[in-house]
Amino acid sequence: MTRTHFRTCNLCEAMCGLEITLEGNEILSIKGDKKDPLSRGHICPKAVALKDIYLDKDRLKYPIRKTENGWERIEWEEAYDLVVEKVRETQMKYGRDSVGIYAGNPNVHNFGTMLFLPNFLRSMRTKNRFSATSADQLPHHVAALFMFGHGFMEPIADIDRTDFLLIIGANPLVSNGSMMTAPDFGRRMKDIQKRGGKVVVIDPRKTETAKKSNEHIFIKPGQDALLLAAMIHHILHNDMVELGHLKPYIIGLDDLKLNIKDFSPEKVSQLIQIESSEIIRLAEEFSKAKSAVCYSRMGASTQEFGGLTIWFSTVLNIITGNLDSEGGAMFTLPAFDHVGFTGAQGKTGVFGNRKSRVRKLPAYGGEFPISTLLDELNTPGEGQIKAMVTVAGNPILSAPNGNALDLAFEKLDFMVSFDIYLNETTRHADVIIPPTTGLETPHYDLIFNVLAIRNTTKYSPALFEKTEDQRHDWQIYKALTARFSEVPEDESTPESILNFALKNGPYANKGIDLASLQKAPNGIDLGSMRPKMLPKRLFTKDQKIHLAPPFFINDLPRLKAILDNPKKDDFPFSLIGRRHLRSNNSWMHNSLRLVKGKNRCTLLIHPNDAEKAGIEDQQMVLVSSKTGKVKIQAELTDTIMESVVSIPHGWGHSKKGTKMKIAEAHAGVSINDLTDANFIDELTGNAAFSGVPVQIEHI
Ligand SMILES: Nc1nc2c(c(=O)[nH]1)N[C@H]1C(S)=C(S)[C@@H](COP(=O)(O)OP(=O)(O)OC[C@H]3O[C@@H](n4cnc5c(=O)[nH]c(N)nc54)[C@H](O)[C@@H]3O)O[C@H]1N2
Ligand SMILES: Nc1nc2c(c(=O)[nH]1)N[C@H]1C(S)=C(S)[C@@H](COP(=O)(O)OP(=O)(O)OC[C@H]3O[C@@H](n4cnc5c(=O)[nH]c(N)nc54)[C@H](O)[C@@H]3O)O[C@H]1N2
Ligand code: SF4
Ligand SMILES: [Mo]
Repeated sequence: MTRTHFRTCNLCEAMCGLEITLEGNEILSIKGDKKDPLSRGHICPKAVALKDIYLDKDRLKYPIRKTENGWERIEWEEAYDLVVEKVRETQMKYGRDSVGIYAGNPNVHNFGTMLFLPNFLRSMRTKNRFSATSADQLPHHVAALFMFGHGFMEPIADIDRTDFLLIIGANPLVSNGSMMTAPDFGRRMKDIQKRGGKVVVIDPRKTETAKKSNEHIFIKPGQDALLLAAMIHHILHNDMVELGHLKPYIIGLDDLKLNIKDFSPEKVSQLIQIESSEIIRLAEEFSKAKSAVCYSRMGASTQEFGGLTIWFSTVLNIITGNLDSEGGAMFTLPAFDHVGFTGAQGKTGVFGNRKSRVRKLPAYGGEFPISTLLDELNTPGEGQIKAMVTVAGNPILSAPNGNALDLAFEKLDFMVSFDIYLNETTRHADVIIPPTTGLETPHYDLIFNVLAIRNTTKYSPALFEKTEDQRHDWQIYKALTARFSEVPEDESTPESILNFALKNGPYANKGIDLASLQKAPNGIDLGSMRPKMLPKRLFTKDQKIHLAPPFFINDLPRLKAILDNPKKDDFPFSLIGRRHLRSNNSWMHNSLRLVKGKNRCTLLIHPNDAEKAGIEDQQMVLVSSKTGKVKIQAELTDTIMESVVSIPHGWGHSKKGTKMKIAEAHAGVSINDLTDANFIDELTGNAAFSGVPVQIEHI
């Protein structure tokens, strides 16, 4: 007898609905759930790999400890005791902050973790916390915090209704959206075009998204802030400002106008190699469209001017009357209203209250920038990190200068990793504690409903019961919190908290609670994003929208400096990354169906550049930066700008002592052996991955 199970995919931000057919416990198929109100049947090839992860013989299911004779299984209680003992021992010897924490991306995709991990991390009472946020979307949080008063008040592109979508540094056709949960982006983009709208992509590479757009404009890495400043300059200096219903609540327009004066289209045009008439045309088309939205992402935030670029994107939306209105940048109202709850408690996010010990970089939300983890590990003195805790993260491959981190982790007194694999990072651990994952876990998306292009709500029970030997993430973190804080565990479960939040959430009056979700396995549609969420949902003290926070204005001289004195690097090429549909950051390369076929870890280089360097297609080349060197196969393509090259991130599975056989056989190299921990957005502290200066030699 076959049966069907419906759930939400937890792998990327798109929250696709899955329809899984089983016979007994054998998965026969994983398809898109046509009845899911958000994804409408869309899935990508990674969804099927959920089965591979579930069945993966390399996946860890119980705690293991490193011994002289290799890794040995230990009991759960023994593992917990060991962690508490070693963390305390380190803290007694070197002080509280001698324990460093790094939390990675899959945490955010996990319901139990989101609810129970924060208390566990706090219970260790160290200030040395890091996460993938500062290798990713930190500038978005900082902009939301300074402009709207809450770090999670993220304006989301209303792509289902917009007439003009300006995409800067994102490739949603492959990533399925980020800080914009948009499954089936391809069809949604086509729909914009079908209704007479336009999609424009600004990117140093003619990406999969750019190819399907109406217009693609090449830009050199790191120059988006100049382009946006010039567009904003044109709008401000030609009386084109339109504030719409938000007019009474917007402050800072004069400040903005005054400070943007140096960035006219004429002035920036030469440096960014886009004609001033083109910049003006773009600004006018954007302003005049019935509705328009500027959507900036990874390529825009992980660069030298990440903070300014994300701020400018929001400014552009605001001054053209496209904030908080249909087809523009809007705000979600999820059933588990994270922003509403935390906002009401005044927990809106804090930036810069603390500075890191060595480089004095600002903390956001209690976390220091990942780019300075290396300094905190390597610089002696009080507060030096001597023990590490990693939770669902692989910084050896995902953080800048991964090779140096690899060496630093080797010297730690103690390390524990909460992870499902023995990989490049966790091989340094003394203990690895693996929670259940994917199909073994219930799912409710706490975070990506806050960032979704449509309000929907859905709870998925676990498909497979965990075995007696396994533990759910929340059980692990709860047990450890109790030990560290010496307070007994309470009765709460992820479901009890979810039910409470739903019953006290914005749709409680519509009967939305856990029981109602359990009766609706395909999910419940709560409608499009609503206009006029502001000013009610502003969290700034004065209840105003801050168009020109001094924080950003004060960073403009840094941008002006590159306009006046363009940088001249010793290295001729500018390195950027890329994503592929069949990869998910660094950790899904142990699924054969995802890695088989043509090698994807290649260096994209323009044929003209290749010719000058005497490089042929598929030839091995040596790429060097200030940080390191990698040998990689060249792939000639005119889809990349001249003098720009691209390497995908998340590869480099050739380190000794890992246990991911398929990944090892498809190792590739790590772009983060080239990226530079000192190359950051100085304003926010975010890592700058785009525009790393490199040189290429044929070998
Ligand atoms: N050069 C460059 N670097 C980048 C990027 C880039 O574009 N270019 N992208 C950046 C971005 S956007 C991000 S988000 C980061 C990601 O950075 P990380 O989060 O550090 O890296 P991941 O590859 O996502 O690693 C996830 C880890 O979690 C483990 N894991 C998977 N599922 C589970 C689970 O259910 N529970 C637990 N406990 N562990 C699990 C995996 O085995 C793996 O070790 O990388 C960043 N680094
Ligand atoms: N298939 C797949 N999907 C994923 C992931 C994955 O690894 N694989 N990772 C998930 C995660 S953690 C995230 S954060 C999201 C990210 O999702 P996206 O933001 O869509 O990320 P990317 O696909 O890396 O796209 C970044 C784009 O920026 C361009 N770019 C680089 N530098 C610059 C620059 O200086 N200026 C401009 N204008 N463009 C630039 C690159 O060429 C690239 O096309 O994807 C998520 N979805
Ligand atoms: S796009 Fe993302 S959420 Fe959708 S099926 Fe693929 S991995 Fe899962
Ligand atoms: Mo990310």
